[in-house]
Amino acid sequence: MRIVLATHNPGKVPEIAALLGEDYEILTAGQLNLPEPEETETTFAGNALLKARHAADRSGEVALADDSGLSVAALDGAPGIYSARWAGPGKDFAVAMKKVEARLEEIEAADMSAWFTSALAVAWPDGPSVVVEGVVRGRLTFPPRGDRGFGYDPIFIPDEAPDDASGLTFGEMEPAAKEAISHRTRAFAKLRAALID
Ligand code: ITT
Repeated sequence: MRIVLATHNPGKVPEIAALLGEDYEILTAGQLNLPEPEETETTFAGNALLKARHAADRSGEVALADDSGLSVAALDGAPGIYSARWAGPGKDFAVAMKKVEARLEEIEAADMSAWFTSALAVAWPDGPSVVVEGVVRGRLTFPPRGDRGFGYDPIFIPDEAPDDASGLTFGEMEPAAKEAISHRTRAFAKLRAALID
């Protein structure tokens, strides 16, 4: 089956491709020259639906979108849906991670707890759509550690991890260790249950 991945974020593509497995022929929004829609909704689910619908209507194919982000408890859930925007037009996540650290220093935060959310939406052209969410909880560490993954991975230590990855940031883990527990994997399990099982 063919599916359009409605993302312009190259970090998400291998993670979603691994979750889909080999039964799917993946086309990316970039390969199809689909424009990047403005994320005007106020929730992860709303923005995931908006991106999936936008890609399905323009491509005529089934589309899968991910809207995700890092929420920090001491910052009242920020950056949340603004996680990509905190990196600025240059999409520089070293800058975004520094911004998180600076905000926490400003308020002398003691609580480093944080969570990632992934909303996954599937939309059919001229048809229905479905959206689900997955969450992984953990804590932040500074300075950033590791150069795997993408985005905020180098400052996030999940609460639960496979034994050999315990205490590592997502940026330090093997991709398979992140995949075992990630917000995206948890959302995908719900999607599979909703659509296939
Ligand atoms: P698309 O909308 O084109 O998919 P985007 O990067 O703009 O790309 P989002 O609006 O969903 O996507 O922004 C999510 C941001 O949250 C993303 O850019 C990362 O910085 C961060 N993020 C999401 N999932 C993450 C993960 O697994 N690891 C690290 N950072 C993540």
